Amino acid sequence: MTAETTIPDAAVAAVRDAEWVTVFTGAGMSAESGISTFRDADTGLWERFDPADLATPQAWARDPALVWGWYQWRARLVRDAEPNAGHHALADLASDRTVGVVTQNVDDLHERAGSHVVSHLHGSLFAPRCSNCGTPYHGVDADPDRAVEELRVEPPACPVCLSPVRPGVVWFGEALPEREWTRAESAVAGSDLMIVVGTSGIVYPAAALPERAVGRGVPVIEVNPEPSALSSTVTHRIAAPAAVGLPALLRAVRGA
Ligand code: BJW
Ligand code: ZN
Repeated sequence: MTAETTIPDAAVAAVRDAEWVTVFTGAGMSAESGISTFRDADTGLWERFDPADLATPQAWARDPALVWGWYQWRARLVRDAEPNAGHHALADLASDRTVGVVTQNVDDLHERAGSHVVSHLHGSLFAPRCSNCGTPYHGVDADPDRAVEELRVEPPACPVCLSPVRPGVVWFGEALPEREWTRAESAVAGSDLMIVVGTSGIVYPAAALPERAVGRGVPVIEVNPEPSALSSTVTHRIAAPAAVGLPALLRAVRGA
């Protein structure tokens, strides 16, 4: 454990006692992999565009090439990134108990660290589909660098109905995929501990999941360097970044 990271004894005991852990993650989980968070973002295209303006059906209707190019660029960033020590600690935690990850993130860093991802609540950068008929699109990017250089990239046409292919993510005002939501609800209902990592906790219905766990009397541990909208609700707080706090928690649990 680093000198600055305080891991509450009660949080260590809660992990030791837990047989089934649901981990609920947000953008801060991937920050130390070099992927900017949604609302602290200040690099790259985020200097020029507010994500809250682009991640909307209205932005897609107004300028599909801008939105498609932005998501292509983000997919490229994720492909070039690696899971961080926090992702790896969560995968390690599953060596002696059941651990399921429910993530709001559209990256694949949990999977690449070896975790079992129960649910991608807000979709994936890697599952584009037709904006009209919903057919999954498996085409390969003609030139992934174009999104970086040109910003606007015309979305490909659906091979079935020729409508534009859209990013496979959930924008504001859109319903979460039913299967992902049901799986997340089941995980929360079945687990005896929740660990919440790197989310501001302001986007619903996802943010209701930790509230639901607390309501069931299940302990909830938050790992976030800053207070969030969930901090006053959770049972234990670890005020540290994910790549520091999660390995420190794991070491404390293992008595190392
Ligand atoms: C670190 C760190 C480090 C930094 N380590 N930590 C109830 C009340 C009020 C509003 C609503 C409500 N129900 C629904 C709404 C509306 C809306 C909503 O919640 N709005 C609020 C903002 C007010 N919700 C919706 O519209 C949802 N849909 C819906 O409800 O549909 C209803 C419906 C039903 C039936 C038919 C039709 C409709 C959909 C929400 C979709 C969210 N989509 C996005 C974009 C995804 C695609 C993309 O990535 O482009 O999802 S928005 C964005 O926010 C993204 C994220 O997944 C999500 C959450 O953000 P997150 O992950 O918490 O990131 P940040 O940046 O906010 O926070 C980062 C945190 O990390 C901070 O706390 C840092 O401190 C911390 N951090 N470094 C650990 N190293
Ligand atoms: Zn189609």
